[in-house]
Amino acid sequence: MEMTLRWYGSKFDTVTLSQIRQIPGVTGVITTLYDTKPGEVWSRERIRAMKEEVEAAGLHVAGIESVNVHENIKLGLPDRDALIDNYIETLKNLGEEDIHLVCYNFMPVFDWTRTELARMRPDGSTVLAYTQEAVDALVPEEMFASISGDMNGTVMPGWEPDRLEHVKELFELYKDVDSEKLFANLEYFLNRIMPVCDQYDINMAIHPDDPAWPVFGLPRIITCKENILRMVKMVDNPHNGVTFCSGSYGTNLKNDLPDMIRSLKGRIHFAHVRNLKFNTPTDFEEAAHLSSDGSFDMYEIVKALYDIGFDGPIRPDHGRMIWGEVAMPGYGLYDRALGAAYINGLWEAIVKSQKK
Ligand code: DNO
Repeated sequence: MEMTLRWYGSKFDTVTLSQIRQIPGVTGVITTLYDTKPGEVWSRERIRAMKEEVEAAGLHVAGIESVNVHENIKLGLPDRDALIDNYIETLKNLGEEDIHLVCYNFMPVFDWTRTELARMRPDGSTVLAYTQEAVDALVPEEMFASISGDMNGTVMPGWEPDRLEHVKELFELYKDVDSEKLFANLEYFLNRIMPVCDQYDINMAIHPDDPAWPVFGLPRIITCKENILRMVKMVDNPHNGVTFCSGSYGTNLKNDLPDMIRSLKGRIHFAHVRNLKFNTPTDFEEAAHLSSDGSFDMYEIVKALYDIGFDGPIRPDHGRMIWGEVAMPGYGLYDRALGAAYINGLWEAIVKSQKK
C-alpha cells in the first residue's frame, strides 16, 4: 500500500503540500481539480500543472478523488452520451499524464450526508456526526442550510452551493429512478468508459454511499456486500473496482467490514480508513482512527487489506478537529496526520508479524 492524504489544491485547502510532506510515510496525495464541474473535460494542461505543483513539493499524485459524474448520467437522460464522451476525454487526459486511479461516486443528488459538522466529544474535539432523526425532520432543500454555518468558510466536497441550487428539480427527475434503474445507468456508464480505462490502465474506484442506506427516499445502491459484488460482476473488468471506505460501509452495522474486504480481493483500488463511534444504530459520530476510540476494530480492517494483497493508495479519512485547527470539517491536518501514523503502525506490525 501507499500512504496518502487527500488534498484539495492550494486554492481550496487549508493544509499545504509542505505540511503533508512532513507526515511520516506519506508519499502521495489524492487530489482533484476542485473548481471543475461535473460534465466538464479536464484539460491536459491543467492536469499537468496540478501534477507539477505536487511534484515540486516532493510528493506525487497517487490518484484523483473525484472526477464527479454528471447527474444526467446517473439519471440516464438523453444527453448522457455526450456527457460520458466528456468523461472519457478526461480519463484519456489523466491517462496521458500518467494518472491511473479515479475515485467517483454514483449517489443521487447528495454526496455524503452528515447532520452535524462540529459535534463536541468528551475530549473537546469536534467531529462530523449523523442522526437519522435529524434527517427525517428536514426537507431536502434545507439540508445545506442546516449545516452550512459549520463549514468554516470552506466548500465541502459534495456540498458545493451551485450543485445544491437545483435540489428541488433533481428530486422531481429522480421520481422515476429506482435502484434497478440506477444500477442499469451505472452499468451503461461503466461499459462505455472501460475501453479507455483498459487503454490507459485506469482503475475506477467507486465510493460507497454514505450513509449506506437511502436518504430522503432517493435510491442508493453502493451500500453492502451483495450490491457491491453485483456491481463488480456486472462489468467484470479489473478496472471496474471500488474505493473501500470503512467509515461509509461502516455506517450500516450489518456490514461486516473485514469480510467485505476479503470478498473484494483484486477489486479494491483505493482504501479510506476511518473509525466511527455509534451511540445508537442511527446516531454515529466520527471518532479518532484508533480502535478504542470508536466502534470498529481497525486492526482487523487493515489486516484484511493486507491479507488480500492490497497494494493501492490508502488514506486516513475524516479527522476530528483538534488543537484549535480551523479547516474544512473532516479535512484538517492534525488528526489525519495522527491517523496516517496509526495506520502505518498497524501495517508495519502486521507485515513484521507475518514474516516471523
Ligand atoms: C467525503 C468523501 C466523499 C467522496 C466522494 C467520492 O468526505 O469521502 O465526498 O470523496 O463520494 O466521489
